Amino acid sequence: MQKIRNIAVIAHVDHGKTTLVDGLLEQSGTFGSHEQHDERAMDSNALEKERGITILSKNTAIRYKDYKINIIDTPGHADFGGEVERVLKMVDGVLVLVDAYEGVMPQTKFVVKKMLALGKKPIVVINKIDKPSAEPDRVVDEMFDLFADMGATDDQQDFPVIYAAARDGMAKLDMDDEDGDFECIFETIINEIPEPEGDAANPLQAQVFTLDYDNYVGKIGISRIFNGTVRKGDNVMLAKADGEMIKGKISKLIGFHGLNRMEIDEAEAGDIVAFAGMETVDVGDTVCDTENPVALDPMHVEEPTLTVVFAVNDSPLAGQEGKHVTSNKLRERLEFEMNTNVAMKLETIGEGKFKVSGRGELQITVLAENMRREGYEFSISRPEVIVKEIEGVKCEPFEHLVIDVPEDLSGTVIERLGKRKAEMKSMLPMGQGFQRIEFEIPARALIGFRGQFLTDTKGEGVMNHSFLEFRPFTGAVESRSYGALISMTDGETLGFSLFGIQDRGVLFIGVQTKVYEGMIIGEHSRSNDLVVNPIKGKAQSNVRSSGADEAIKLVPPRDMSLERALEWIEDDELLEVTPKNIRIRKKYLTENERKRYSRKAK
Ligand SMILES: Nc1nc2c(ncn2[C@@H]2O[C@H](COP(=O)(O)OP(=O)(O)OP(=O)(O)O)[C@@H](O)[C@H]2O)c(=O)[nH]1
Ligand SMILES: [Mg+2]
Repeated sequence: MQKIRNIAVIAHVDHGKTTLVDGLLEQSGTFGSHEQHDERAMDSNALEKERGITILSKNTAIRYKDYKINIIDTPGHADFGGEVERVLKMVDGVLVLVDAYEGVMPQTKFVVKKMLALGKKPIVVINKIDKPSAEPDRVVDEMFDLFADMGATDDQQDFPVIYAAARDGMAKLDMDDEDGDFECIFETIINEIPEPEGDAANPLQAQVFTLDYDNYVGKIGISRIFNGTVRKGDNVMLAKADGEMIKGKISKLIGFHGLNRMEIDEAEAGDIVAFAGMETVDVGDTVCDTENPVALDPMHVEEPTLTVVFAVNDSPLAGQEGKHVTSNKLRERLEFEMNTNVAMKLETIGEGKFKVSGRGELQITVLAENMRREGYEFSISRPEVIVKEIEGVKCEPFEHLVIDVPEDLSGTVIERLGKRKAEMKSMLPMGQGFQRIEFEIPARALIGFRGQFLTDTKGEGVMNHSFLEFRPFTGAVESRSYGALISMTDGETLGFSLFGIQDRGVLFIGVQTKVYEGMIIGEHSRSNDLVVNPIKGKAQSNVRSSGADEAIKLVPPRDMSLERALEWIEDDELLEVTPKNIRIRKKYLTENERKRYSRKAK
């Protein structure tokens, strides 16, 4: 039998997981010496590269001495926490990274809690010790306290520590040691992480944790083999989460090595492999022996906390920019997403209307962004938190929020958060004039807060949050304090009229932009909505002005990215998303309809 170790790399966002995996690939000699590869090679999809964050967990395998080490890189952003949960079951141990300056952050807590509860063996990596502000000793203490608070077993609490600068390929076991390479990481993995359990002679049981798609072979399930042996061409039984059993055949078996995949003939218990041949495969399914099919426990991931409604675009400009615009196309695409993404849920709520639930706004915007790139056109509504009844009490999701702000701004931020029903838990000096303040806050109150926070802290503040628990509903929270500037008519914007409107607030669009009645073109500087005419030209006059025309100076419009726009909109507003544009509109386009609606709402 092969000697195997299975590990996941987990941490808060940006603490250096993917960079560490680069180093593990490189220093194990898995990249050939002439092989070209990008920085953060595992962040392979376009959106990941653009944003510099990991969105989907991905696996790779390296050889070290006579061991095969399967490594799963996971995302650190709280919205993708579901990815981490499902991956943890597939491995026997983890590398928990933590930034040597930032220390324990909200998502560090989340992933450590999940990992400890599943009984995984941890190795703690204090990363970025090259930073001048690094305080590795403080951070080790923080990790020790965190493990104790989260109920680590004695064995887990006794975690090995590695100090590293992943970006420089440097690691050592003691801060006083000379700088070394990753050999100490490989050795610690081999010595500390238990070898996989299970027996190659038992009936087959493999659980799918990720799906992939290939134009030639179709759907591919990436899975961990917990028992048995699987060979190319084998007949198998696919056990679905709902108990259904479907007969199938492994048409292709695929192994991993570095960034490459290759066809293999056979794989055994303990390994991570991919297979093709079953079009009905979903995440969480068990591939079993036909004679003796026993499904593994379905995957449990934390419930979604947020919903938005995806709907067919019905704006006056609908159907002009997208390739896929119908209700059927939209539903198919969303259903496909649910099959691969166990942390999201879908519900049809009306003709061409779909409620999508997920972990947070980023998770939703990443889905929407992928869809518009694939040619879809649709509308999305304001995110709403999921309210549920627990033992007869109406409850809503709460988040653990950590902010780092310059000291002189902390008062402003605390006041702002107070209005949003946040409860302050602690305040610590962080050096360099910064303070770290921790809060517990209803998730509802965080919607739309980021933009405000960045304005209040002049872009210097850093905020991080992650799901805490459901708690009793807290009542109304402050929402957007400004109204909308709404176009009264259809047409193309003209500089002359925008010039007249720009004093009224902040514009979201520039000249020669298509608009329609009910479309929102900017933010009013007051709290009420204002209907304006952005397409009015200068009145013709027979008298030629003697001097040059007064130059029209337009303030550059505020760039409303998908995220920003989604945070900005209110209940009676929608985002219109097409491959070419993101527009903001009123749900009801005419003033009359809006009046009628608001009267009804009252
Ligand atoms: N100074 C310093 N920077 C590092 C080190 N390791 C990684 N970084 C930087 O930290 C940033 C984030 O690195 P990633 O590897 O993408 O972090 P990640 O944990 O994979 O991030 P997510 O997957 O989005 O959660 C990048 O700009 C890296 O260059 C290090 O050892 N020292
Ligand atoms: Mg990453």
